[in-house]
Formats: sequence, structure tokens, C-alpha cells
Amino acid sequence: PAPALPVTAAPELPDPNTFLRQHVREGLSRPFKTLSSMYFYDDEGSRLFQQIMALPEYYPTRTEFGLLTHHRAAISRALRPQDPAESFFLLELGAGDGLKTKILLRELLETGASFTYVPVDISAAALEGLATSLRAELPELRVEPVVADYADALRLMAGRPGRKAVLFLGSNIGNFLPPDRHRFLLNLAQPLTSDDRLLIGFDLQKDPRRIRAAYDDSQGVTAAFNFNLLRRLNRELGADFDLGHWQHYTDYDPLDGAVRSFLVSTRAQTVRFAKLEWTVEFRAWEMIHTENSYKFTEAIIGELAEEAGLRVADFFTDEQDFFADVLLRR
Ligand code: AVI
Repeated sequence: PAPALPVTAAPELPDPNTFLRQHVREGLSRPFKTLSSMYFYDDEGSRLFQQIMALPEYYPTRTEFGLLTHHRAAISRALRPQDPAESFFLLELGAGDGLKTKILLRELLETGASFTYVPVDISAAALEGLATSLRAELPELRVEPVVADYADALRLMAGRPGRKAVLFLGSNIGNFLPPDRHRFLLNLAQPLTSDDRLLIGFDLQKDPRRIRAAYDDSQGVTAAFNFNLLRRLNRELGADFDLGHWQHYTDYDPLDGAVRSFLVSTRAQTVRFAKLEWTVEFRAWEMIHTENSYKFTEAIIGELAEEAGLRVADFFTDEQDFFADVLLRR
């Protein structure tokens, strides 16, 4: 049987608020203020992201769901060891609600694969929801949820003997800046052996208007998701952001394939962070850059794989070429 994985993050982790405090001080002291989209995902942010995924304008989730459904047999075959008796870990980074993954989980179970599903997410609430739904829908599945960020998940993975198939779906890879993405892929590839598999979801470059609309929906859910970052700073750092004086703004730059999202201060204002004993000045129309969502081409994906010492073994896409789930291996 496969060795057991720990079910919680490493105990020596410092209070996550320490990182948030440092990050906010550093990011809001820059000439162009910035905050990382990593901090979107508290429980409220994860809930809003669930809503985003169901929006008519937000095509990535629906498209990836369709392509996983269509290619489920081939993808599952590519992920699992050939010998059905050989057990493996199916580790998923940023598992969220696992809706798309369930397509693969069902297929693997139906074809007699022997595996343990290890969903990793930074939202404990999202993971609890996932574990509950899996117990009800797939009671025979072995599940070992881990509350951790990507860095801890990578450490966890590196320290695990045994065969692994790693999932990183939903174009989460698009949220890294290029140098961070390179480092992340190197770290992800490093513990993989030639027996292991990696499946990464990439949102592909397409009609720029369609891309931009996905990040500026008509119901304002994406705006609420962006504003939640300010709400979070109000809650956790005692800040006094007045949301009446902020706007959500987003743009797509086809030159580098990046959607960039911002929070815009609609007037000159001072924000106080009570828990940091610190104040920040914003000019009228000054912005906080809060997110990058890169879009890819097949050629770029090939280069990224090569730079990480991996090769593209399979390229699964939908019929409109909107999205790709790419199977990588050593
Ligand atoms: C999680 N990530 C892949 C989403 C994206 O498309 O970049 C986050 C998101 N931000 C706004 N809408 C969705």
C-alpha cells in the first residue's frame, strides 16, 4: 500500500498574518502599489471564486470541464501507472471545489486504478466542502486533504516516496509572473521521476474581447472578488478602506498575453492600518495592481516545459482551442 501523507500543513509554519503584514507593507510602499492575488483566497474570496466559475463570461472553467469530460479516458490512462495494481498519489494543487477533478476521479475509480487523492488548498473551508462532497459522491475514494500553500505543497511532494500524478488545473499557472512561474515549474518538476506525471491547465490566447470580458463580468462578481482583498485588509489588519471610493479595473495586453487587474482609488485618500500603526496615501486615480492572468500559446507552453526540464507528452484541448490541459513528464 502507498505510504500515508500528513493531512495538515507543517506545524512549524508561522502565523499566515505575518506574511500578509509584510506583504502589505512592502507592496503598498512601492512606486506602483501592488498586492498579490494569493491573498484573494480567504474563505470569502474562495466563495466568490466559486461564483466566478459559474459566470457566463468566465469561459475557462466551463471549457476545461468540457475538455476533461471529452478526453477523460485518455487523460486518466496517461496519468496512472500501466499496472493497475500499482498504487499512486494523485496530488492536486489548488483543488478548490474539485468539480472538474471529479471527472477524472470517477474515471480512475471505474477503471480500477489504485490511488489516494491528495487535494491541497489554502482554504480550509473549500477543502472541507470538497471532502464532504467526495464522501457522499465517491465513498470508495481514499482522500487525504492538505491545507497548505503551493510552497508547502511542493515541499510535501518532494518528501514523498512513491509514484505521483500531479494536477494543477484551472489555469492557476496563469497567475504567476514569468520569473515566479519559471521557479515554480522548476520546483514542481524537480521531485518528479520518469514514472511521474504532471497535468497543467493553460488558458489559451484568443479573441481579446472575450478574454477581457471574463475578468469584468456584468454582474460585478469579479469586482466583488477584487474588493474582497480590501475587505480582508480591513478585517485582518484593522484597515479602514472605504469601498465607496474604489473601483475594479481590468485590461488585457495581447503583447504579453496578460490580463491585469487593479483597484483604483477614485479620489485622494489616506488609509490607516490600525494593526500596523501605519498609514498609506493614495492619489486620485492611483491604482493597486492586484492580479495577473496570463494566457498562453502552444509554442509558449513548449518553451516553459523545456525550461523546466520537462516535455509535452500530450496536449488536450477543446474544439474551439480556448483551453489546454497539458500532460508533462520528464
Ligand atoms: C484562479 N485563477 C486561475 C483565476 C484566473 O482566471 O486568473 C482567478 C480569477 N481572477 C479573476 N477571475 C478569476
